Amino acid sequence: MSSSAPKTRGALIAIEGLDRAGKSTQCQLLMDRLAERNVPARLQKFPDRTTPIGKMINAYLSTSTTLEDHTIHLLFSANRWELSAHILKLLNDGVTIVLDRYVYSGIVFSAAKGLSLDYCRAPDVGLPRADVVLFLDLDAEVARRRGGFGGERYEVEAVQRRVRDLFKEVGEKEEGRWRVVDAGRSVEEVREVVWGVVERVVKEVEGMEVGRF
Ligand code: DGP
Ligand code: NA
Ligand code: NA
Repeated sequence: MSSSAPKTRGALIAIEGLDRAGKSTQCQLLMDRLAERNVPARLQKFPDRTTPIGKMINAYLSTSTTLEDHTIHLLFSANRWELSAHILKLLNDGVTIVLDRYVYSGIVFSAAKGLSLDYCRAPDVGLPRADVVLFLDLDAEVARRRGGFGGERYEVEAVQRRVRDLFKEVGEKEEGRWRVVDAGRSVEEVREVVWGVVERVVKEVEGMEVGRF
């Protein structure tokens, strides 16, 4: 019976990088390419500002609310947890998920304030693990020159500089799952590098269980 053929799961693809590195553009281009190739896929942006927790995060980022560092850290993690069962279900139903930021942003943006890396990782331990992380790497000064950062809380060159160093440190622990992509190249060049990685990973995860961070 062809209907009982083993179901293949979707891939969990995380796109990370500094503000202004082109993440959202590349996520959209990747979604377009997946659609062209008939790969069922969803885009999930973190923070997801639409949930009640996401609305608190949004108020914090837009600097209208002050929150103690650990408190906001845990809210960002809670925002990932509240969507985790939905993400797992989609993956197991064969849907590939493209994440515009994930646990890696969660770790480094808080660690940049001085919280320890171990502390910052802890609340995310157990979340669905990304099969691959594409780190769109861009010099903080180049990022700033790309039309400037916006007015949100972390969009300051000194913070972005620390964040970039921390991303590199965190990426080293991810070994083969972490791919550094030079985001200083053209949109089309970055798109092709990203697709080359994703096309392979989508095939590789067939038959593999979703890992845990
Ligand atoms: P974005 O909506 O992608 O522009 O992200 C909003 C800002 O929040 C951006 O400066 C990165 C930061 N950010 C994203 N995820 C987290 C997180 O989990 N923890 C912390 N502290 N900051 C985060
Ligand atoms: Na931003
Ligand atoms: Na973005």
